[in-house]
Amino acid sequence: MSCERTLILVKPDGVQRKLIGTIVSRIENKGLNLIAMKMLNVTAELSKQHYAEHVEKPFYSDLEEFITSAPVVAMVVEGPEAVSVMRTLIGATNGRAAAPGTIRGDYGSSRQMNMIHGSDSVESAAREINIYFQADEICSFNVALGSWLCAADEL
Ligand code: D4T
Repeated sequence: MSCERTLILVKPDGVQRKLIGTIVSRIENKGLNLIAMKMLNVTAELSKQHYAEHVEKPFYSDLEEFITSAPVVAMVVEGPEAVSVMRTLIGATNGRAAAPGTIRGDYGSSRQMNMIHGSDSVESAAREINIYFQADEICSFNVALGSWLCAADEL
């Protein structure tokens, strides 16, 4: 098992709906470690970088309009298998299909306005973290409670 990093965004709808604290709590309650965080406005250029794989798709222009419409909160989250653990916690893309208990399943009912982004692989996470954060903005630290969150042989 490996300690991974993943890029998480609270999207404009999550910010507008005052769900930042709720979403951060869900991540912290899971035992994952928040090691970087900032609020920013996504520009059209940044959106194209982030969603490079979707730029040619028919829904991209609506997606860009949405993601640039209000600030986002960007975070780097670290922990054992953080990429897949966060994807499970986030739930399916479409809030209407997302399982109850997941963030999208509990708080949303839209495919576009799905409140939160999480990287879909370790490779995507490295690329996306690099887009949103400078190396010196990441504050990895020793979690004092770490030995109560995960056994040593799970790390
Ligand atoms: P992100 O990347 O935002 O965490 O979402 P997912 O990983 O769950 O979903 P995705 O990459 O397939 O889609 C990116 C983003 O585009 C929106 N979207 C997606 C949309 O508005 N219309 C669509 O038809 C699809 C497929 C939702 C998430």
